Amino acid sequence: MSNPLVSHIYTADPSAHVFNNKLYIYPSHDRETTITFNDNGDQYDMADYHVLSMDTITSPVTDHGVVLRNQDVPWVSKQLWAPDAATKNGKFYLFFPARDHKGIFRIGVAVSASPEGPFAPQDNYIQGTYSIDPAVFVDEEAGGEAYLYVGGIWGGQLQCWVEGKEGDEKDEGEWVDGDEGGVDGRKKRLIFDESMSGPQEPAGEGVRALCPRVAMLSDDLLSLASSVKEVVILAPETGEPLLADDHERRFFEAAWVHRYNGTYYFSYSTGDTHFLAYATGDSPWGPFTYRGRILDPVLGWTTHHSIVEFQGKWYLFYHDCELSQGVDHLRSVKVREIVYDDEGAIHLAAAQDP
Ligand code: FUB
Repeated sequence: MSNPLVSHIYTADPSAHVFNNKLYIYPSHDRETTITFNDNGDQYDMADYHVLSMDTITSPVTDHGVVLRNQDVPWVSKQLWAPDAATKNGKFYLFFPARDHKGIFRIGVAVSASPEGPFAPQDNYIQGTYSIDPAVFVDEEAGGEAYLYVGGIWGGQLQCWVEGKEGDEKDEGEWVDGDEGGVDGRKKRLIFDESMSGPQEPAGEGVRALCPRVAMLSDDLLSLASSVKEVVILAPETGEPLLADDHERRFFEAAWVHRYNGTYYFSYSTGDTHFLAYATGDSPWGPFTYRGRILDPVLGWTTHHSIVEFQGKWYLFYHDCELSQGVDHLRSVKVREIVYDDEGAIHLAAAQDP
């Protein structure tokens, strides 16, 4: 195994899955740009996706080349950000966030007969989706239902979706349903407020953090099969939702869900405090209770990961900017083994070489 996994291209936001007994990695494909760094993430101006694969964790990494380009997707204007993949009924699905022609991030899906792609995109984004960082969890041990998790604040625009007021057009906007443990238990119609773009988020004493979102996917994985709900992360010391000012623990972006020993693990990036953190719960809908950190800040602003079991061991795939010597938007995917203790807490394995 070499870290980074590949150095001929920049790769980030790795979503790792085992398909057909092989490890596949679906990363963002970072590229050089003249766009100057800003807190809206404009410099993350990616235009296509590659797929990587490995036969074992120490095998050479195969780059299967370009599997989807932004010009092939009718609804996309720019910024192919962190993708994920899933399989069902013998087909393979690439889920990806991008800006539509109004500049609003949505979640799209593309389909292939092979985990290696190429992927054929649907003409439109998945209706009802918004924000970034799709993560699809197929609950194989409990009936095979598929859940789509999304969300990211600041550049990911989650804070831009605010509750519609009386007089707003009733047929516009998207929805979030608080009826399954959501923060205030109400179904709300959300409208996109452009003025909330950039580094803004809820703040103040007692104000609750923004929640990532989850919905069940249809059997063909092409549409939502439930309302969109809030994924609530609870503070263990209060049993109440995390607060917005709790930047060391609140959700920022990069949702990932896996199951270990019957427990659901929701892991994520804390954004401006640069931790990979996790919370656990009894249901894929949540709520999840904050447990701790998986990874301390890496070189570079963003941190983003996936967790997968492969050939009897568990691995954390993540990225950093060592190869680019600290250029935030030129990242490279790496891997570390992780282990669980008797309480199910996650630790990086002591030895770096798996
Ligand atoms: O790669 C672009 C964005 O950076 C991702 O969507 C975020 O999770 C962060 O890694």
